[in-house]
Amino acid sequence: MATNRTFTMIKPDAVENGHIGAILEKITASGFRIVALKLTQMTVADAKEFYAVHSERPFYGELVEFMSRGPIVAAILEKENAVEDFRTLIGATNPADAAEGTIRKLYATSLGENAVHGSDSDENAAIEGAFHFSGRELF
Ligand code: RTP
Ligand code: MG
Repeated sequence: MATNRTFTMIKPDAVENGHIGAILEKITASGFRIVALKLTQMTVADAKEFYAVHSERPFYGELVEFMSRGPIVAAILEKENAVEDFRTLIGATNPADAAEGTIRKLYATSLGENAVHGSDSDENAAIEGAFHFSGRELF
């Protein structure tokens, strides 16, 4: 499998709870190389656009409010099989269903506030990375 990239955010709950360092350590210890990294905050409009695919879902308003309420850490990560391996590392959407040792099992507090985002396809990883980073910010 060729080396490729995924996009992640450490969500506002995990930033508020002081887990930035521990989560980045787990990501790099799991073999992901950091290509781009920043502390930033999404506006309500940013969050609506980023999660537009969920606009018809009942949790959309709550999700937009949550994701824009405070800073996040955005990052682009590189590894063989990056998208799938990162989804395995973060665990199930609901931390109650997440496997032992996964980031969501360790650091998420609820289904809505689940500590981290991971892109679900190579195509979305590219779209989401470009949403947050310019070419000059990739290394
Ligand atoms: P993500 O996109 O954040 O990596 O999470 P995911 O693929 O595992 O889950 P997805 O279905 O894409 O949902 C996006 C985010 O919406 C929130 N959510 N809330 N209250 C609810 O029923 C509910 N369901 C999903 C979570 O923050 C989820 O990660
Ligand atoms: Mg998703």
